[in-house]
Amino acid sequence: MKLTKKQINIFQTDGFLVIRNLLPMNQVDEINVGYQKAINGQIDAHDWKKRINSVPIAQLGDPSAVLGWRKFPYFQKILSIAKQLNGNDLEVAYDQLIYKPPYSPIEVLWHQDAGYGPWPNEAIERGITCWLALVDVTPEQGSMQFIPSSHQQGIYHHHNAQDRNPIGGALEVRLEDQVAIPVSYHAGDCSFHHACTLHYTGPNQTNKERRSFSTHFWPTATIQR
Ligand SMILES: O=C(O)CCC(=O)C(=O)O
Repeated sequence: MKLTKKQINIFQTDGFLVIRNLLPMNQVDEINVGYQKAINGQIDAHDWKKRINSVPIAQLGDPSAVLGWRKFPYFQKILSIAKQLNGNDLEVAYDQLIYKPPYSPIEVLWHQDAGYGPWPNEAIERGITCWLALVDVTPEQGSMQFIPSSHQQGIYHHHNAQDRNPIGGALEVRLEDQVAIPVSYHAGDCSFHHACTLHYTGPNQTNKERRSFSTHFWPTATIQR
C-alpha cells in the first residue's frame, strides 16, 4: 500500500495517522483464530495463561511470533507503512496484545511509548507503533485517543501509576488543557502513532470485547537481539 503525500503530512503534523480498511474481514478472521485461543488461556507461552486470568485486562507479549502471525498479509502491510512514515530501516522491536474484556474498568493512562524508556535516541526520534483493531472499537469500548502534535514536545514526565493499572509497570503523564482526539475503528482499521505521541485508552464500558494488538517498530540499528 502506497501512502499519499497527504497521509505522510498528516502523520508528520499530528503524530498519528488512521488507516481505514487495511485488512479485509478474512484477514482479520485469520488473526482472530489465534487471538481467541490466547484469551481463552489455551496458549502456554511467556506466562500468558496466568496473565489472562489475573486482572480485567491482559497484556501478552510477542503474539506475532507465538501465534505465527508474521506470515499473514497484515505484517508486510504494516511494515511497509511504518517504513514509508519513518524510514526504510524500521523493523519490529516488539509486539503486544492488550485485551480488554467487556466492562474492564482499566484505563491505559496517558503516555508516550518512548516515555517507557530509556530508549536509544534513534528509536525516540523514529519509533512508530501500529494499533490494529480486530473488532469494531469505539472510545466507550477503549479505543485509542491521541493528543495531536504532542510528538513535537519532547518526552513528558511520566509518573508511576501502578496503583491504577496493573500491567507493564504502568506510567502516566498528567495532562492539563490538551484536547484529545478519540478514534473509532472498524475491524481491520488501524492507526500509526509516533513514539512520542501522547495516547490513552479508556475503560471498556460496553458488553463487547475490545480486541486489538500493537506492533512497535524501531530503526534496525537500535534493536538488540
Ligand atoms: O491497547 C491499549 O489499550 C494501549 C495501546 C498502547 O498504548 C500502544 O499501542 O502504544
